[in-house]
Amino acid sequence: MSRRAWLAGALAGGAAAALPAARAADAPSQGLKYTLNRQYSVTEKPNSFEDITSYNNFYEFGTDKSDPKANAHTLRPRPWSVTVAGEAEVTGTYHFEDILKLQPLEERIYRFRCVEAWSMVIPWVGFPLGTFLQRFKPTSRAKYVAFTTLFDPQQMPGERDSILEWPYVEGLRMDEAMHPLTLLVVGLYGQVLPNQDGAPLRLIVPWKYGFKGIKSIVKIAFVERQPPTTWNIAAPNEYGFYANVNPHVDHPRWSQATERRIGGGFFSRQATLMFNGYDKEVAGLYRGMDLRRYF
Ligand SMILES: Nc1nc2c(c(=O)[nH]1)N[C@H]1C(S)=C(S)[C@@H](COP(=O)(O)O)O[C@H]1N2
Ligand SMILES: [Mo]
Repeated sequence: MSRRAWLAGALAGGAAAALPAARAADAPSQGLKYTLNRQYSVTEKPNSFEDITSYNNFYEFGTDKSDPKANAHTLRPRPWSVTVAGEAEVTGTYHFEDILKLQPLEERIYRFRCVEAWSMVIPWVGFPLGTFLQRFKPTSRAKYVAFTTLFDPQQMPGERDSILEWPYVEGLRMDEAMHPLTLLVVGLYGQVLPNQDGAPLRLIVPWKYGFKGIKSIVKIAFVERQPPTTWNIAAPNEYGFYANVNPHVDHPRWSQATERRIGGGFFSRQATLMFNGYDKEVAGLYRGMDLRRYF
C-alpha cells in the first residue's frame, strides 16, 4: 500500500483539526491528524525525537540500544493486519488502515519508565485500547487480553537468535486493558510510528515498566487465564506479569528507587514514582493485592 493511501486512512479517522502540542524540529514530516488529550498528558518536557527513536529496546532487531534504529528498516509495517480472537462475540482479521478509521487519534504525553531504570517523556499518538476492545463485545469469560508481536525472521532477524522465546507476547488483566490510560499507539511527535518504536501498532501502559508495551502487534486475544508473557518466561523471578512501576520493589539485581532520564545528563537521577506517577488514576485497580507478590 502506498504512503498516500495509508495517510488517507489516518486522516479519515482524525478528529477536528487541532494544533499539535508537541513538535520536534528533528521529526520527519509524515503527519497524522490528532487532538492533544490534556487530561491524560504530563507537562514535563518531552524527550527529543532523536532520543525516542535512537535509544530503543526491540530485541527482534538486536539487543543494543542503537540496534533497532540501525536494523528495523527490514520491517514492512504496511500493509499490516491484526487478528482479534478469543472470548468475544465479534472476532476476525482486520486491515490496519480500517482499524485506524474506527476512532479519532489522540496525543498523550506520557512518562515512560523502563525496568532497566532509565526513563523518557514521550508524546505518543494513538487511541484508547479500551474503546477499541469494546467493539468486539468480549464475553464474561474474557478475563485477560493477550498480545502477540509479528513472527517473521525475514523481517525481524533477531528472531533467529534464541535470546528470547519468539514471538514476543504480553498480556493485561481485563480491567487494566480497559483503563482509559492504556493506549494503542500508531505515532509519536505527530508522525507515523517509526519502525524501531514498534510500527505500525504497539501498546503503551504508562504505569507499568516499558516491557509491557509490546511492539508490532499482529494479534489481540481475549482469554480466560492469565497469559504467558515474554520477560516473565525468560526470568520469572525478575519480571512479573503485573510489572507495575514500584520504587519500593527492587529488581533482584538493581534498585528501582531512582531512574536516569535520557537526555538529562548521565549523573542526574530522579526519584521513581509509585505507578510511574499515575497512582491517583490506577491504584484502585490493585487495592487489596500484595504488590510484592504480584510484581
Ligand atoms: N516485540 C517487542 N516489544 C517490546 C520489546 C521487544 O524487545 N520486542 N521491548 C520492550 C521494552 S523492554 C521496552 S523498554 C520498550 C521500549 O520501547 P521504545 O524502544 O519505543 O522506547 O518496548 C517493549 N516492547
Ligand atoms: Mo524495558
